[in-house]
Amino acid sequence: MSDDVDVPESHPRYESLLTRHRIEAGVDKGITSRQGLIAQGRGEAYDYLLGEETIESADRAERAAAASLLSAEHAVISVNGNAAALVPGELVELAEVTGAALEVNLFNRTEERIERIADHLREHGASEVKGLTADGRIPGLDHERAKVDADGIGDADVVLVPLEDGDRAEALGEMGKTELVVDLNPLSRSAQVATVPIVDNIIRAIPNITDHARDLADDADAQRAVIENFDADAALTDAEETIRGGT
Ligand code: PTJ
Repeated sequence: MSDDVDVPESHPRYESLLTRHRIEAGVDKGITSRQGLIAQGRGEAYDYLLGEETIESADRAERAAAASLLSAEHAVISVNGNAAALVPGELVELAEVTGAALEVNLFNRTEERIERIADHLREHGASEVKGLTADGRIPGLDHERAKVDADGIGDADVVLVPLEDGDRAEALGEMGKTELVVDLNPLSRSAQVATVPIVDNIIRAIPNITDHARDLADDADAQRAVIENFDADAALTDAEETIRGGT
């Protein structure tokens, strides 16, 4: 993704500053909500405590996420305003490698922002983007936050939800879906209810899931073994211990 801002690569917090500018640019373009700025700040604090790196347990979760996407009947990658601003091309690539669909699904839903995000994903190479039909509902949520495409998230058996709100993550789980959650806070409700909680920055997590997917493609036995051996509680405990105890 091109960034207009000029951050010197020598700056010790180069990656973090670049990430912030992407979110700012997302708000300016009408892709990211203003609440997305607050969410990013919260995420940064956890990332700092994690050492701004993919810890081993997160790498295992990313491999399990890749295996789940590959072995799904119908996998969908949910895209919100923060994910679209930070990793649009990487999400398109992950969808291509795993055969998953892309669906724009927003917490603070407006038709205008959905269309802008869908355009943004198409500019980054997406051929089809779901989310505008909104003819399905997630039970147990109020009207606007419940809207999904019936033939998208509504029908999916596996859903990747980066930076999801806890309520919706819980409601999706109650629909019996395998939920893959990217969230830097291991104590967030989204991470706690996930089938596969990925405690890592979305900037690192998505390309790493794609790498694992390339490695696991065409090997159904390996995919099954990775899923069976993954322990969500252990991943959450490990991330929390890393944050509390330092790396
Ligand atoms: O675009 P919308 O309308 O769908 O809104 C998206 C946000 C993210 C604003 C909305 O879902 C929201 O308010 O989320 P929360 O409740 O603030 O939760 C966001 C979670 O994502 C927090 O637990 C953060 O720690 C985490 N987070 C923030 N930035 C990152 C992150 N996790 C991984 N990578 C990040 N870069």
